[in-house]
Amino acid sequence: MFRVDRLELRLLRLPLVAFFETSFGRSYDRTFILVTLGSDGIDGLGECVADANPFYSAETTTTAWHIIKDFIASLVLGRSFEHPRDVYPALRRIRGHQMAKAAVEMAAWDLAARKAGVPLHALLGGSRTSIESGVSIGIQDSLEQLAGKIETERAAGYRRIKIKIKPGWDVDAVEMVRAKFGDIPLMVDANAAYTLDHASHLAALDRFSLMMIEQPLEYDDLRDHAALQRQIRTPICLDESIHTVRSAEEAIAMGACRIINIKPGRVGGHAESIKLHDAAASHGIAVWHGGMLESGIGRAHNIHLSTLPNFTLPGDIAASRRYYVPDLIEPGIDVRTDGTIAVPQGPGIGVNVDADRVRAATIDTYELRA
Ligand code: OSB
Ligand code: MG
Repeated sequence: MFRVDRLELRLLRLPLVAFFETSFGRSYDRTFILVTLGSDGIDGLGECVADANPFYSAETTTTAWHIIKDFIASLVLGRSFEHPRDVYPALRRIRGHQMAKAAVEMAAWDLAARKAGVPLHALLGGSRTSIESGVSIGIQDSLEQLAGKIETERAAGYRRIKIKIKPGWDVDAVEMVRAKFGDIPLMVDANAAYTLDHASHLAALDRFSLMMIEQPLEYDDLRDHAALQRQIRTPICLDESIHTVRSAEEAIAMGACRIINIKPGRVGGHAESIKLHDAAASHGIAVWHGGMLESGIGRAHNIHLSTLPNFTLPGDIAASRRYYVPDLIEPGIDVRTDGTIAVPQGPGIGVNVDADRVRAATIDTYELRA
C-alpha cells in the first residue's frame, strides 16, 4: 500500500551522442518529462517517452505535461493504492494519452518496489537476471556509414541489428548488410513509411531472411497490414499500431502481425504491458521490448519489464553510451561483450540518478503536494 503525497514534473533536454534518423525525421536531442511520485519521503521515477513533436505519435511533451498536471494529478495525489497495477484503471476516464499515463504509472511501480525494498522486476513478475540487447540504427547519409555503424555495434556484442528503412533506403541497404555481414540476426523498421501499393516492393525483402519488418504501413492501420502479411513472407511486427491490449488482440485476430514490439509508454505503462505480454503469449505471438531513446531512467524500467518470459527476442535496449554521455544515471547502462545487460538488483529500478545532471538538463518544473 502506498499513498501518493507528492507529484513532480521536470521537463528535460539532453543532446544525443549521434543524430537518430527515422522515416519521419532526424533528431539531434531529446526533450522529455521526468515524473516523480513521492510517498512518506520515498520517491519513484517514471520517464515519459512523448517527444517534442507529434511525429512518432500524437502525444508531445506539451500534451503530456497538460494531461498529467490538469487531469492525472488529481486522480493519484492524496490517493492510496493497494498495488501499482491499480493506477492505470484509476485513470480510465481519461481517453488515450497512453504516454502521459504510463509515465505516472511507471513512477508508481518504482515507488511501490522501493517501499517494499524489492527490485522492480520482482514486483512485475519477471525472473531473468540478464536480458538480450539489440540496437536500432538510424538512416545514414551513405551505405558506407551504415556499414561502419553495424561494424561498431557487432564488435560491441549486440545480438541483433535493426536498421531503419524508408522508400529509397531499403532493399539496397539490406542487400549491402547481407553481402557484408552475412547471416546476422537482422530486421528493419519502416515507421509507417509505406502503403499497400508498395507490397511487391516490400516482397523483394523476402529473400533476405529478415527476422521481421516493423510497422511498414500507417500508424493506425491493422487491415492493410493483414493484407500485406498475406503477400510477404517476412513476419510483420507492429509498433505504432498497438496502443492498447484490445488493439493487440484485434491485430492478432486479423493476422496483421506475427510479432509485437512492446513499449510501455505506448500502451499505458507496466500493468498494460504485462497484460499485452500475456495475451500475446496465449496466441503464440512473440514479443520484444522496444525503445524510445530513453535516458538511463526509462531504460532501467525497460530492462526490468524485459525479464518477463515471453520477451523472447532481443530488445531495443542498448548501452547508455549510444545515446547520452553522460547519462542521467551513474554508472550508466552497460552491455557486456556477449550482448546482454545485467538486470539491476537494488530496490525499484535499481539505478543511481545523478541529481546534478538532472538539474542541469531541466528546462521547467512543476510540483504538487497532497
Ligand atoms: O520505432 O522503434 C521505433 C526511437 C524513437 C521512436 C521510435 C522508435 C525508435 C527506435 C530507437 O527505433 C530505439 C532505441 O534505441 O531506443
Ligand atoms: Mg518502431
